[in-house]
Amino acid sequence: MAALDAGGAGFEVRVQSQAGAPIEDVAVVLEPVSGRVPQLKAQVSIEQRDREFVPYLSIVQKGAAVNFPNRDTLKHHVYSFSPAKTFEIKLYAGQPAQPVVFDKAGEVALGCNIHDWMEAHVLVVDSPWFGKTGADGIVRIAQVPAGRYRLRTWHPRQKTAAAAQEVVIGATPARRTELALDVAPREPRHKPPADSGSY
Ligand SMILES: [Cu+2]
Repeated sequence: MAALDAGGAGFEVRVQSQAGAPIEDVAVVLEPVSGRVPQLKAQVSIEQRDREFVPYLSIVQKGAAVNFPNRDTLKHHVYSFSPAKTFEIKLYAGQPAQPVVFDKAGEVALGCNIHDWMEAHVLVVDSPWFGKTGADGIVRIAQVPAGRYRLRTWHPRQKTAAAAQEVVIGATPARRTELALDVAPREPRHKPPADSGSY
């Protein structure tokens, strides 16, 4: 493992393909080597809007309670069969009565029983320091305490998992960390026009 001097109050990563194109929706996580992880309270929502999940990728700290508000006028039925969190919210409109608590680290794939094309992912991590890349492939993780961390990346469509690397966050700002990842393009799924069916 190569130790990088990352430094400062913030940590910035740019993720690109082998060909140099920026990759969006890469989860970037800093896990403290010390194992000391404060539990931060965050309001997390995964909406259903225009018969899609928004956002496509969420990263949450283990123990987070996630709301699934339905912003559409039709009903959705959200489910996951993933070992890290198996649940369903049966056919509903509006705001479900209870949030879903993600109490185990791991990867969770979400679907909707009614709308086959709906797809979203939740990465549950054992750290409050994380972010995801934007369209420019860049993510900034703010206010990371000085110390040693394992830098992990994950993308729902990665072909191979990238190895974790150790980074040292110090007092001085460091240059941006550049990473390469091999990610398959998102497969288009058929979404019928909104007025075409009984849903
Ligand atoms: Cu749906």
